[in-house]
Amino acid sequence: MPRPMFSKVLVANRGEIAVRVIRALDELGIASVAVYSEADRDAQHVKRAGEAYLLGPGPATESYLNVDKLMEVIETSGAEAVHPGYGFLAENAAFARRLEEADITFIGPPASAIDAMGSKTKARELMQEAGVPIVPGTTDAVETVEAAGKIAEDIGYPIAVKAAGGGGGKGFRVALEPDKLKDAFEGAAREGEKFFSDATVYLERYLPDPRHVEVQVLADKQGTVVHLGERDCSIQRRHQKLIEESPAPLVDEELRRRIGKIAIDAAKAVGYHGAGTIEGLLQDGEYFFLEMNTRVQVEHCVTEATTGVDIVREQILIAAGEPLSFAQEDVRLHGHAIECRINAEDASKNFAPAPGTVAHYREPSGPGVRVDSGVIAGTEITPLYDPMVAKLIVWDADRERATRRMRRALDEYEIEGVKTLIPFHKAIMASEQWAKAETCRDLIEDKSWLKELAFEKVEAGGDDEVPIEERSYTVEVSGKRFEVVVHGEAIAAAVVPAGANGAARPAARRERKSGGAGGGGDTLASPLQGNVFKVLVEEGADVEEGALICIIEAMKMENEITAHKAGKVSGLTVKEGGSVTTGDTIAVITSASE
Ligand code: MV4
Repeated sequence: MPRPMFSKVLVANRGEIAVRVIRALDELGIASVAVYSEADRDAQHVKRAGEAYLLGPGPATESYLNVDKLMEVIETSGAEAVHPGYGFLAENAAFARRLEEADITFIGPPASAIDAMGSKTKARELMQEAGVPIVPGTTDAVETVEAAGKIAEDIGYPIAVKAAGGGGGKGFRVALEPDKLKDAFEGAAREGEKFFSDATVYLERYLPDPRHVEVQVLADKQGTVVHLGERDCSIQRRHQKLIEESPAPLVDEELRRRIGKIAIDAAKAVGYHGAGTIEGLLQDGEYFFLEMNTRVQVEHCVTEATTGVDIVREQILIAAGEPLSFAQEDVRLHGHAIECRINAEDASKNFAPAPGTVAHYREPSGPGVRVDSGVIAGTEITPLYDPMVAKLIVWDADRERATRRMRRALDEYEIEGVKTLIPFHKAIMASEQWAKAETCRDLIEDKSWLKELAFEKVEAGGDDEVPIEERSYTVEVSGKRFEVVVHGEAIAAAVVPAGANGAARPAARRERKSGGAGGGGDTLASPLQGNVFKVLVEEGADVEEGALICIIEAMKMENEITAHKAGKVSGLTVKEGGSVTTGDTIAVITSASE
């Protein structure tokens, strides 16, 4: 194999995916450059990279989304290419163009393909022209509720109203009957405006019980496109995938060939290169295109397990101009892989984000087990970013054995200090619905079933003191990061002790109140930091325990804050559009008897 043209690549991301990309770069003999925010000074991706640069303050807009600062670091470091991971700038066509202008390679598709697939109406139109089946509905934006009403009569109810700028379920509303259409239309438009600054919507027939089945493709710059089979991602909550598997339980050889061809046609229609995913709905053996994700996805690992293809390595080689080293007939699927997303969330409390400090941490291992993670003991999980802290992927000969292996690995997984979805995954893996390959939709929505998920130890603890004879420190010189080992007495404050060598920062040892909304007594305190999206009660209102008080946006999720007890609401401090930090009083709730 000729050597790839890159000698240094910058990874414009954080967390597990940044670590994943750095591993691929290491194996290719390419130097890696990490970037980080002030909140990520101790993060794993920073330690794993060849060199690292500070971008700015914690909030993503000031760090991981700060394109000007990134361009500066690219120049300073001498990186020749950028891997964007997923999220942040991964599907930002303007960023891809900016790199192109600076003669830096974007490890991803052409900006034109990002644009084409970014507008869901444009994508539907292009796919229809290419002979790719789309969910029946409109390919043009629908301007008014009145126009929607007429079109809906033709499509037939129920109707899905979706935001054109959307994707991943944002701005998705369902109207079961004609008199619900106005609400659905306005709701989808409002969400489109809020998240994508685009209020245009389109209509689809709403499929009542589909499976989410997506096909992984790889395309080189020479025009060869192959698919790596499919993944079933039907276990989702509020459009966040929780569990993925490959192959999909309901897909046989014939269907696989059919949807594989659809995916390849879709990629070719937009002149795609790199790794991409065609998402679709499978209902009664019929497959419909939903959208294309023009990036590497969180769940790419299950496909790596069943095909043996290193998708991130292929992305890098393709970007460097290498032709694919294998053809479609070389792709063979072996066995079954399952991925559980390990999110810092409390499933028993409506999947509330559970930021905090990881006190004790031990990953499962052994045959057929892979963990892609961005945390170690001492890592602080901040509410600033996505709640997914790790992924547990298992492989075995078939679905039943993979399920047993997943249950064994979940049992081995030790995380203390923060709540995670591990108890939820254990319960799903043990359920009859999962065994029957059902979508488990009723379990995920069943509040009493979720409430029963008992949590194990969550208190921080452990002794992570280290002797002071030798300590490593991290220093930033003009924003570039260096690890310095100091022998003798610890030096004073101006430097941040690195998490390496076990020298945890004081914050890592602070005990946290465990999880959920609380604060003791009458006070309802915010369990997280975020922006107040909606307030649903007024001062003086009488509420039941569990009543919805307000919705706080954090970790890219809308989090429902509910009354911790029944009583009268006073001292309501939250306002729509305002912000709260962890521990802030939201309201005081006084019981009638007090
Ligand atoms: C749909 C649908 C039914 N009909 N579109 C969109 C984004 C992705 N997260 C799921 N989406 C859906 N789009 C039409 N016309 C149902 C879903 C859906 C879903 C589909 C399969 C399995 C699980 C799902 C969970 C929520 C929504």
